[in-house]
Amino acid sequence: CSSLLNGRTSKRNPDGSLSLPNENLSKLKGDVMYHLALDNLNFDLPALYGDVKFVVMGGTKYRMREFACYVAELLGLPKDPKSVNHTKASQRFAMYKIGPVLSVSHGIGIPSMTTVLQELIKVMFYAKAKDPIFIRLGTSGGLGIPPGSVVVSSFGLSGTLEKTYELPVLGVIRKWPSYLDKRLSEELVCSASNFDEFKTYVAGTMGADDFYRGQGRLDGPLCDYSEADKMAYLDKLASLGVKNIEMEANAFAAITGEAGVRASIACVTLVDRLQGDQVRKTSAPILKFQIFEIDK
Ligand code: R2B
Ligand code: URA
Repeated sequence: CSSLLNGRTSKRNPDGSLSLPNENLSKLKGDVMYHLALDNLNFDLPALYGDVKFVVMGGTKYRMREFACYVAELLGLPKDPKSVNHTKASQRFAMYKIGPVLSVSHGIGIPSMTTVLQELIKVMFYAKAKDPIFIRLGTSGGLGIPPGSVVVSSFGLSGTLEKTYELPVLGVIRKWPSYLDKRLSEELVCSASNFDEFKTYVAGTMGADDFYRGQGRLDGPLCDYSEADKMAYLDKLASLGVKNIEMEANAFAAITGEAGVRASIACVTLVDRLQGDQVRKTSAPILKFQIFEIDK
């Protein structure tokens, strides 16, 4: 099937499995997903991952392990997913499977995240998983909203303020659109309305290539602009419909979009960047857990 879903070209087969457009894959004798320590010759990927419905990704191994345990509890699954890290052999990331949910860490920043994301898309392809949904659960800095708020991204903005993901390919800068699945975002926001400890917004998310100057911070080891420059920049981002800044959104949106995978991003905000730059321990109960107990 090749229909347009919210502006995303679907590359899925009639049964919902992915149909990747890279013909080189069919010529490989075997395909190694090196950073996940998986391949399609020595592992029966359809048996292992064919039932996956949700691939949930987030920065740290610890958070994704805790998320796996949380999902196991929700689904009433007895097995402790802590003990089975499917990518242990790679020593890079962590991946837990709890029924139809994969919980996978991706590290910091676009290059780390896109490496895992692309290998996971191939795993879903070889596994013939039906209509897999990819979700990034992350942390971010907010713009004018209280720490602890959640932002579900409608689009990812690049460091040059475009709704694109840019990558040099064969020596030439290429750009892809970076929108997320509208219906899925609406579904996430709807589920979040069950919680009243925090507010959830749908807005643009900037995917910065750096935590310090790339996010207009004044507290890095190097800084060559003023507080007024920083505030003008953050105001500009807000005027473009951006409510939070993290380090992967535009690439996550673009790659899932191009692969025909429904995807969404939900990030908690750890700091209001209009008030400051430092991510500190806070009194917000939701964040105490997030910053200093899971992410250590
Ligand atoms: C949010 O937090 C990380 C940086 O602290 C980065 O991975 C991101 O997007
Ligand atoms: N992660 C980011 O990338 N930025 C922040 O301000 C907080 C978390």
